[in-house]
Amino acid sequence: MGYRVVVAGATGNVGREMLNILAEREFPIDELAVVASSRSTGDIVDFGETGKQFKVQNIEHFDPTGWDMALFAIGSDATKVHAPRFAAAGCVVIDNSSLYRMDPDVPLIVPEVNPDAIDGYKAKNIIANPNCSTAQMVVALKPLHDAATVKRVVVATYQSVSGAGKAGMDELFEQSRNIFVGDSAEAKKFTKQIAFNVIPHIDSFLDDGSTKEEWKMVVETKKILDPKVKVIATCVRVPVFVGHSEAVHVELENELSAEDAQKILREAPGIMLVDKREDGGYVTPVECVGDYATFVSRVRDDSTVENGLAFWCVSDNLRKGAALNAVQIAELLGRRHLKKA
Ligand code: 11C
Repeated sequence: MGYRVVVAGATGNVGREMLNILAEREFPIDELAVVASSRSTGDIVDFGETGKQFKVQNIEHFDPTGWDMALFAIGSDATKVHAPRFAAAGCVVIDNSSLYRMDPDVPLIVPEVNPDAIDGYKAKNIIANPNCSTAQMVVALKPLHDAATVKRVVVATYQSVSGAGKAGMDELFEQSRNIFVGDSAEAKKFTKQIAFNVIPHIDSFLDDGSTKEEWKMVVETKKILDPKVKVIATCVRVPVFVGHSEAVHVELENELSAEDAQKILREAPGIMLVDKREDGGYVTPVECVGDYATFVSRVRDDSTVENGLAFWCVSDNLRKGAALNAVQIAELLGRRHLKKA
């Protein structure tokens, strides 16, 4: 016996991956509904590689009564309208937008890091999925935190254009092609040329000079991992289609050698350590696409601070950073709270 599951936003980058991953992991589904805005109503989407296809229904007219859970990837504005409606009807919402992440009545979950926090979902019937750049970083930090207590993190991200949706991917493709044929590289989605360039700006600016993407990494890490951990982030958009990378510098409370950190990371859930200290002995974003793992490479001591470590981490931002984490939350919810015989 399985669940009655809704995927909302199934025509976007993340929604499509939600369908792929539900199919790949053979999530127990009795009935699946695929919904989106009126723009996509009537579109046909594939349920992974199962050969099954679904017609997209208009979320405005969809009655969630009797459905067990809904995986939302529809952006904050539409989420504000529909998440409370689904939740009130008894359908647990697993939301990929940023809307509810910092709500104290909504658990923000990365199953490898804070699975127990899911028990608080009943306050609103909503569970939040973190930002992609936070998700992969906390998966890598968790085992180090358990071993030696992370005090401070300095991180620089190298984020792919798929984090900005299909429009971001199209812009990188079109600009690259136009530059090759000698045409102009007009910036529409991004604030500057993204092809053959990097842009130190993701999401809107805040009063203190940081960006909202950087703020999310700070506050979400505290909520998921430990409120005592200090984080400073510089988030950068790079001309990569899929896969976010991060250079992470960590200050620990207690001593932990790079060698011991490698041993710990090798055994940690959700992590694939690829750290050969030779040409090519590390993972780059193109290699992580379609994978579930958070890849960690370049683990080394940082002798510029007491108990310092540095590492490189890479993950598929549409998967561990979004759709996979949402499906893992659905699996956790099923195991702990919505058991089916
Ligand atoms: C990006 N991290 O790469 C963003 C996308 O809060 O879920 C996801 C934004 C979010 O642009």
